[in-house]
Amino acid sequence: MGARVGSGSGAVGLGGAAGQELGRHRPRGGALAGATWTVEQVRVGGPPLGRERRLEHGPGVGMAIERGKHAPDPRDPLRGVARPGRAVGSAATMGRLITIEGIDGAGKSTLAEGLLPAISSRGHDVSLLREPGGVRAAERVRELVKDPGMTIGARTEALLYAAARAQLVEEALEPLLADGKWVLLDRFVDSSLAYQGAGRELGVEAVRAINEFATGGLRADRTLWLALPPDIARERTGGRGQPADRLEREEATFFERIHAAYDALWRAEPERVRRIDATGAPEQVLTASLAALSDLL
Ligand code: ATM
Repeated sequence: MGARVGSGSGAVGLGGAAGQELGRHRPRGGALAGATWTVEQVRVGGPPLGRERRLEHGPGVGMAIERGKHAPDPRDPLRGVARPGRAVGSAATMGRLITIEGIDGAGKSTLAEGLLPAISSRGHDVSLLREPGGVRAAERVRELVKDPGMTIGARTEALLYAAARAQLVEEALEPLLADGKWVLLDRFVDSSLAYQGAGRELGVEAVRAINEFATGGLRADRTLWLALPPDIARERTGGRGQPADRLEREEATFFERIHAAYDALWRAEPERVRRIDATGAPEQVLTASLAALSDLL
């Protein structure tokens, strides 16, 4: 067994063969993809330069790089000072963040259970985490936001999800990814964009902005959207025989807006977001999901 993050927090870890080779990193995405530098440490996934709090609390000593910003900025009060940053592995051992999205009843948990051993068997050390949750403080937020007896306004709700996410990123995601681990995450920022941005009608861009702040810009390497018409999802969750939580009590139009938002997110970013037909059997969903991850595996 590999890493277990946030004990008592719903995290599951499976061991793999991910070693770590410090000193070489191939940044992902955009203009920097494909290039190789010899540096001590750089950030993974987020904006190339360290965030302020990392300058105080980040582990280790390193440097951050960004094309066109390699030379020390004479106005930078910290120039010449070693900057704590994130240790990362080589391209071969770099961590990956895979998120699973969809409305309740789409089969996220079943898919995650199937993906875990499949990813692990390919030699990756993979942990399963969920949102909201995954670490203690975020699990407490989860109890709060799901409680049907709680009065929570739309903005409060968006901020609570973002707060839980910020803690998960700092306490679990960043350390795991920096250590070359894979993380399978049941919901991430797209959930907030769909549920709070569209479902609650706060606006996708407004919700995106608070989440940029919460995550420091951390992005999923791949997102599996389990696409299921809301009426089928409702039939499935109704059959579970469990009392509906605060969000599940919402009316059909709420979930239709969420479904439409996921669809728009997929169309806007088809490379990252992969649409998986969730109407089929679990084995079909797993096969389609593995195909959607094949270039990363
Ligand atoms: P799960 O039931 O999938 O674990 O998610 C918890 C609920 O929180 C889920 N409710 N329903 N229906 C979706 C909702 N949620 C949001 O509204 N925004 C978010 O950012 C996240 C992560 C979850």
